[in-house]
Order: sequence, then structure tokens, then C-alpha cells
Amino acid sequence: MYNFDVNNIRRDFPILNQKINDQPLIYLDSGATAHKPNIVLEEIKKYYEIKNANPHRGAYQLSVLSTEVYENTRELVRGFINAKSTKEIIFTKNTTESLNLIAFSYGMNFIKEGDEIVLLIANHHSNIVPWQQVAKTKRAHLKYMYLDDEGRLTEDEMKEKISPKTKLVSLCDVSNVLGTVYPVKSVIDYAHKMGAIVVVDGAQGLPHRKVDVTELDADFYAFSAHKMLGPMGFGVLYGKEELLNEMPPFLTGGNMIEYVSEEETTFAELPYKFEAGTQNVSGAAGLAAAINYLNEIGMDNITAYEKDLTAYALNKLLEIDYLKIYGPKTMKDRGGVISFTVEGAHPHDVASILDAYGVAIRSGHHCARPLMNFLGVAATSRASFYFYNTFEEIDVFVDSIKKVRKWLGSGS
Ligand code: C6P
Repeated sequence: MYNFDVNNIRRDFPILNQKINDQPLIYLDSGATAHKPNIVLEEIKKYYEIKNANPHRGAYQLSVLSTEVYENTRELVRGFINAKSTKEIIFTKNTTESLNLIAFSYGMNFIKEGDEIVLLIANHHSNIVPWQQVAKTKRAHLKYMYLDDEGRLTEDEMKEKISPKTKLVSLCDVSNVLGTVYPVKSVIDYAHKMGAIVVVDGAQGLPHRKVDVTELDADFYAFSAHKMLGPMGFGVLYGKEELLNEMPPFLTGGNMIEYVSEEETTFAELPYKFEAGTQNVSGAAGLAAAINYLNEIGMDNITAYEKDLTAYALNKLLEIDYLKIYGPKTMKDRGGVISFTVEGAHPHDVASILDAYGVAIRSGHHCARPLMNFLGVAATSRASFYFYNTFEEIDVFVDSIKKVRKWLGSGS
């Protein structure tokens, strides 16, 4: 059960209150990026109005204020994911940069020739391409864990692919295409038994469900602010302190040093060792406001509402016989993302026709081409929900899909 009034919530999101093609906007693309409540917009504005200065540098009051904004956000993020220390919270640009940091700093230094890197076939490109670079450079082997007919990872498949040769496993906790929620805790426990470390791409998980990195025992966990009501250009990498300590810096330059001579540099302590150059403090201000907003509503409340909303949409879509739905056909192991194809219609045409009804969905390969090849499809249409979506919006979305084939002059 959930406990909030979605209409009240929607009043906090100014962008939702507008028309697209003369129709009320129905935004079903939060998997790509989420909208921002007023409080996030206000905090970013307030930062530039009264707190803007380069953090960690000045002795003057404004720089101290800016540093406080940045570091308070780090503590808030630590608490939000239950990390043990703020040293384990590295700020980046986005999930992509967080994953690249691990690949280039950990992967390029600790993966050796002949080691195996195990990936999930449902991974986003940002959790595949960096590992391909590592595997090529280090002459390591990439192995993929494949999925069953409903897009789930079975225990047998996991145990077949992860072995004592595995040095690192990297997987998403929720697929941005299938909506499948993967059993990351089981993968982490098994991989650890085999002696491997585990990277979790939480871009689609953390915005929608409570994540406790300590309970999970994840070695690394990456996510983006913009998918959880925060601003674009701000991301987080959680990493276990003992691993981060052993890793060399990813980017070098200002802010991340302890001492620099003409020939040599010693590096700053964690987390600053991984934060070169002037940082995105307004982004930190926005993320802090987003986390406070999410905490106020309650992550369990959000998960429960989205589960009901997704079940409602899924059941309505499953009734349409010329629709193919990818991923789980029930709410077991399923989050608020539904990919589908309409028989006789290209996914891009589906998205364009829905746009005429004010419904914004994504179409294409969703930056997951290996998964699309595995599914045997070039593209899908995708609706992804957040807790500001309503059941009435789902009705309009489903009715619009029913009109697609008429628009294209095929079918009923
Ligand atoms: N997926 C989508 O529409 P960035 O761009 O770095 O904030 O996030 C990358 C990323 C990583 N992992 C997963 C599982 C993702 O879904 C994404 C972003 C968007 O599905 C844009 S392609």
C-alpha cells in the first residue's frame, strides 16, 4: 500500500502542467530522465543567487558556504544509500562517468591477462563499452550472462558464467529496456564466493527503490542525479573504501592533489582523489533537494505506487493481441519500464503517433544493442513511469496505442 496523493505531487512539477500538440503532456519517459520538482529548481537558483563560489579553495565566507553545500550533499547521499563513510561517495558527471572511472582506474590496473569479466546482456552501453576497452587492453575475456524468455537471470546461468576465473562482474539492478529487476544480492554473494568483485549500475534502480549498499555488500554502485529528480550533469559512484584506496586517480589536475613538484604529485585523500577540477556544486544542491523530496515521500511508498501503476498498464497492454511485450509478463521481478512492439508499426512511428496525443515515450535501441540482438529485434517502443504519473495517464496511453494501426492504415 502507498500513502500519497498523486495530484498534490504533480503540483510540485511545473513541467507536467503543459500542453504538447494541444494535449496535456503525458510524460512516460522518466527512464531517460525524470522531471524536477520546484524545490530542486529553487535550490539550484538559490545556490547561484547567494552561495556561488569555487568550493574547497577560498578562505572567504562564500567559498565556505559553497563547500558546505557540496559536502552536505555527500553526507546526504551517504545516508540515502547507507554507505559507511563519505570517503566512499565520489561525485561524477553521471552513471556513465562513474562506470568509466571503475573501468579505467580499477579495471586497467587490477584486471590481468586471461581474467574473466562477466556482464549481463541487459546492460546499457555505458556498462559494456568501458569493459570492452579493458578486455582489449588487458587481454581479458568478456563473458555474458543471458536471460530467460521473460528477461530474467536464472541462478543456473549465473553459476555457469561466474567462476573462480572471474575477476569482476558488472550488471544493472533494473533493465532500462525490459524493466526486469535483477537479483543483485544473489549475484554479489555468489561472485564474492568465487573471489570476484561486483559493480552495480543503479541508474534505473535507485530512483525507484530503497538501496542499501552495505546490506547488498556491493563493491561499487553507480547512479545519475537526473533520473531521480535531480539535475543533469551530476552523478555518484559509491565504492568500498579499501578498493578506492588502492585505485589510482581517473582524472588528474586541480583539487585532487596533496602536493605537486615539477616531477611528482602526491594525491589527496578519498574522496577528493577522484574529483579533479572545479566541481558541479549547483548540481549537488539540486541532488540534495531531490533526495530530501524523495525521503519525504518515502522510497517504499514510491515503489508501492509504481508497482500498482505498472501492473495496471501491463495488464491493459497484455490484452492487446497485436502487441508484443518484452520482459516479465507479471509484476514478479518487474519495475516501471515496459518495452513493446506493435505488429505492423515501426517503434519510431508508434512514438511519433503517440506524441500527437501528448504522450511522450521513447523508441529505438535504448543504448542496449547487445540486448536488442539477443531479443532479435532492432528497436522497441518504451514507456517508463515515475510516481508523478497517474492511472488516467495510463488510460490515455493505452487508448493512443490502440489508434496507431488506424493512423498507419493497417489493422483495426
Ligand atoms: N539510460 C534511457 O533512456 P547516464 O546517461 O550516464 O545518466 O546514464 C546511463 C545509463 C546507465 N545505465 C542504465 C541502466 C541506463 O538506463 C542509463 C541511461 C537512458 O534508458 C538514456 S540511454
